[in-house]
Amino acid sequence: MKKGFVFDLDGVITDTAKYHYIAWKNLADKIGISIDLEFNEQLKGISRMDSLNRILAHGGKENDFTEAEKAELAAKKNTEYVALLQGLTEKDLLPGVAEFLAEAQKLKVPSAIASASKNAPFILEKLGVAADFVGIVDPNTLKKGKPDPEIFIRAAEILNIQPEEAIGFEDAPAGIEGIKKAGMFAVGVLASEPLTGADITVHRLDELSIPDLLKK
Ligand code: B16
Ligand code: MG
Repeated sequence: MKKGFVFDLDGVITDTAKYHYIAWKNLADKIGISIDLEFNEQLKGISRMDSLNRILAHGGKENDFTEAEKAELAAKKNTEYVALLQGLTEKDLLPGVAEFLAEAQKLKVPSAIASASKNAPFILEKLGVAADFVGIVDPNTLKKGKPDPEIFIRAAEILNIQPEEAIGFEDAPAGIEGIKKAGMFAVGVLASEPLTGADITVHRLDELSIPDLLKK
């Protein structure tokens, strides 16, 4: 019997990938690197600095910047990204999320957030769903990013359950890999590419019956 839910944020609760893309594209343009939507798929679920490193490698500029300059570039991208987030409201929840979270609350199934985003607390407040989560793993405290299972194991600790008792929701292959390595049941959500490692895949969370899911 499963006892709790662990949610990725971007791509599962809301679609902030489009704002990440605008901010990264503007930054990449300024340093003479061209990225497109197809390349952006590789950045999903990947930390801010890892995303920058992938963009630099994509443009053959991986050795052109010092660590301090890279930190400045990442900060610049984040300033633009946060400005784009200001207009978020509950209307930006992905379809079925509000219904699923309300049902989980009714059935007293606790949820936690396992997102690579350092902006997760702000985004959840803007979406009006912060109170639906027992806690958020702080990505600043992690040794390794997804696909390492660390973030998911920490989310299970927040829920006070074993990883095997948790169900993880992810939209990115790196996230599904991390969930499975943590020993959780993996639900793949809204995948734009096949999430081969997921135990099940859905297009919207309210396709799922929580009582049935807890029996997995
Ligand atoms: P930030 P998730 C991830 O969120 C995004 O998918 C990824 O594109 C982003 O680089 C990462 O968060 C870090 O975000 O710059 O806000 O700290 O999918 O793990 O919820
Ligand atoms: Mg995601």
